[in-house]
Amino acid sequence: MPILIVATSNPGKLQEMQAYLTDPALSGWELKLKPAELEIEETGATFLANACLKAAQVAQALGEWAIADDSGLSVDALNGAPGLYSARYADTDQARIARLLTELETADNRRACFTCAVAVARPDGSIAIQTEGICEGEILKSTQGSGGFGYDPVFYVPEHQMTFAEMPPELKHEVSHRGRAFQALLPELKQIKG
Ligand code: ITT
Repeated sequence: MPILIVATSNPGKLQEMQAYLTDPALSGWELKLKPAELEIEETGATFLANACLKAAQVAQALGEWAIADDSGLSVDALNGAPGLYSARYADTDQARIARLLTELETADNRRACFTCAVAVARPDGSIAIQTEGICEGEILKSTQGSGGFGYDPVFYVPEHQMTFAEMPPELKHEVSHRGRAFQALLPELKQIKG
């Protein structure tokens, strides 16, 4: 059975990626987690470039197929920040949210979007699939909800009148940036026989 390395160190992301990859049509793949000591520097200029870089380097290092996600939050009033630097914005999820709320304190325009790029690399490091998904929303002035991870408690989706952290996991799974990226990726992954 071919092995697919899930190339992330973020536990919240991992949980969501695993949920998409448990599709019965993918039962021919054995999912394995990237070893913690294998860390890839994110030097790309776009989410897609970083997703490809992480998938390719992990695949090559282990000689197995690998899937990676690069994602982040882009806020209009901050000229797209934290964007590619969403993980590096502060040390913990709580501190990242606190910094975001401080920087947006006086802003009337609260519009933001999450982007998720996903890439699958072959064991030789070449890229087999790459997709991207976006979800638009607004940054609240305080947190709401306790589900999800990362910036979820301040990311409000007007269409559903709740934050990502208030959504049942199945709803976030369907409407999120990651959900959209995986909806595009899964049919292609199902065609590959490893
Ligand atoms: P890996 O590179 O190991 O996968 P990472 O946390 O460094 O983990 P990224 O560089 O892609 O991942 O950074 C993504 C950042 O955006 C990180 O701070 C997340 O908390 C945040 N983020 C991504 N998707 C999110 C989501 O669905 N909900 C809330 N925050 C999210």
